[in-house]
Amino acid sequence: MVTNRTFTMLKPDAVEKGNIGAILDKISASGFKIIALKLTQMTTNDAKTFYAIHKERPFYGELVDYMTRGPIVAAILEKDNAVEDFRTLIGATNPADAAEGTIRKLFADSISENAVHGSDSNENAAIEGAFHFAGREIF
Ligand code: 3AN
Repeated sequence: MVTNRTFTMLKPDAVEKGNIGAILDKISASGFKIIALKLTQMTTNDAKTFYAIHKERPFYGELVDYMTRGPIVAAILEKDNAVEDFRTLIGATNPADAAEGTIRKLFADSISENAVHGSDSNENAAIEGAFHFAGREIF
C-alpha cells in the first residue's frame, strides 16, 4: 500500500555517538522530507507505552532502559511509499543482517542498540507521530 508519511526515532546510541547529522543527511539524501523534528527524552512511561507490543518479550525491560537513558531525535518523514521505503533504508532489526549501505549497517552495533526506529505500518506511523508531536509541530 502506498503511503506518504512515516515516523522515526534516532535512538540514544545514535545520539551518544554523534551521528544525528550523518543519519539525517542520509535520510534527506534518500528522498525523505522532514516535516517534524525534535530532540527529546522518553520517560519510562513513554517507552513502556510506545513499546507495549513487546511487553511479554524477554528484552522488554532492557529496551525500556535503553530508550530512556538519553535523548532521542523524533521525526515525521514524508515520501511516496514512506513506510516501506524507510524500512528498506534502515535495514534489518539485527545490524549483522542489514544490507550494505543501510542506516543500521552503517551506524548500529547490535540488535538491542540498533540506532534507529521506523514505523512498520501506516497505522502505527500515524499513532507514533501523534505520540511525539502536536499538530502545530508538523509542517
Ligand atoms: P524494528 O525496530 O526493526 O521494527 P522490533 O519492532 O521487532 O524491530 O523491535 C523493536 C526494538 O526492540 C528494536 N529496534 C530493538 O531495539 C529491540 N529488540 C528487538 N529484538 C530484540 C532482541 N532480540 N533482543 C534485544 N532487543 C531487541
